[in-house]
Amino acid sequence: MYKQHLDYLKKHDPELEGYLEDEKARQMEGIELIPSENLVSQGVLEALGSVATNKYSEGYPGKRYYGGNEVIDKIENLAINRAKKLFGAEHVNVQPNSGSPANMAVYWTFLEPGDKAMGLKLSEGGHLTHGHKVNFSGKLYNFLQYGVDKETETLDYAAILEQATKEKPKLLLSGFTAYPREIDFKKFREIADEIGAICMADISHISGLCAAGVHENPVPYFDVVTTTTHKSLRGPRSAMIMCKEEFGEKINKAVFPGLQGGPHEHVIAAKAVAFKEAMEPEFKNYAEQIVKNAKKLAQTLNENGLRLVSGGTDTHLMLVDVTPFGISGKEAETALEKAAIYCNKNTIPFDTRSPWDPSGIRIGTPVLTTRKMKEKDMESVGALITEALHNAKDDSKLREIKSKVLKFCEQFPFYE
Ligand code: DSN
Repeated sequence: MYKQHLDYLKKHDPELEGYLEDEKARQMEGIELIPSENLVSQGVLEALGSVATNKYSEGYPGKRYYGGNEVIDKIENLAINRAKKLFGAEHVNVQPNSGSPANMAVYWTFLEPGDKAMGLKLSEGGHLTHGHKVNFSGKLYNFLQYGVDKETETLDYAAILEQATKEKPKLLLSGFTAYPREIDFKKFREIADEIGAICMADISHISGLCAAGVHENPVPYFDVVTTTTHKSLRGPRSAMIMCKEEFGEKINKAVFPGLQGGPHEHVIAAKAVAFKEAMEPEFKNYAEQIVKNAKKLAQTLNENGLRLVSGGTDTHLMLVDVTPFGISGKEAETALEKAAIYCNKNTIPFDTRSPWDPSGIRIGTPVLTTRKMKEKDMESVGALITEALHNAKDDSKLREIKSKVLKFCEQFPFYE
């Protein structure tokens, strides 16, 4: 069992200590289904709380703009070398503070403002930084959007090839935040080669699965791959960029001095911890179990009358159309939260409702699997979700379900 150490705060700042204890209790007492979240280890927590936070280290190992970086260089090199080994990467930059600046640094490296790029629509499983018009990516670049097939709700590679051949984007981006199926990265590479585009993936959601060999890992044969480090990879809240050696220097310059200042070396230390953990055999079992759990949960929800987008999942994540229960995604999210079950409302492909009150919810199994839940537990989780959704407007019933959730979660302690 891991521990959040707050002894000093308890004495000197009990107000904040109380909030941090409350948040820990919320995390332990509820069913966390947000697929982009996870629970980090003691090692990751310790590195995050370390004195590495005190140091300015603009630049890169061996070439800093501040003195006193001898030890920090060792920490950053450790993180870089572990990431290289874990993903088979030629070059790694571990400095991006989160996914958006990582993606921005890649666009900054390969595109000029106004250049064409191509990514999946947000409403069909992409991300804001994959070219949405309200985001810098859609404002600065001519980001064309591809979609999923209306019938199968999955990627149609022939249609992507056709669009890419017609439009000739300079960069082709694969990588998704709400797509439940295996991604054929080899197909994306072929399409990019066909049109001479830079082949980029954003594997933020599935990087833990890729590292464990449970999902195809595009890093060895893509030009550039970004990932956050806190999702299925189970590290600190941050990101990194992996690329071919030939692009390394330009990527480094885009991150610093292009976009960021001093790197967060305590977070980089925590990334090094997570990468070491992900190289251990236990992590492969963990990643395999994430997918087994997701498949079981999808099956349970399907049997209980909910519609799974694309019919199910191959990964850690599923999109559930809740409209068969006569409620919207927003109503589902609110009802589930009252029962201490956490998810996020999400559009489903070709949604007729608005993004603020869409038809679906997005759920996943990384946190539950970190808590050592197995397939049989997914049947219980599926039953609790279904019961809450059937009683979405009945607060007293939702309170009853919450008591059942608290009792269920007691079986899976993680932070004491
Ligand atoms: N916000 C993340 C997610 O929840 O998928 C993506 O950046």
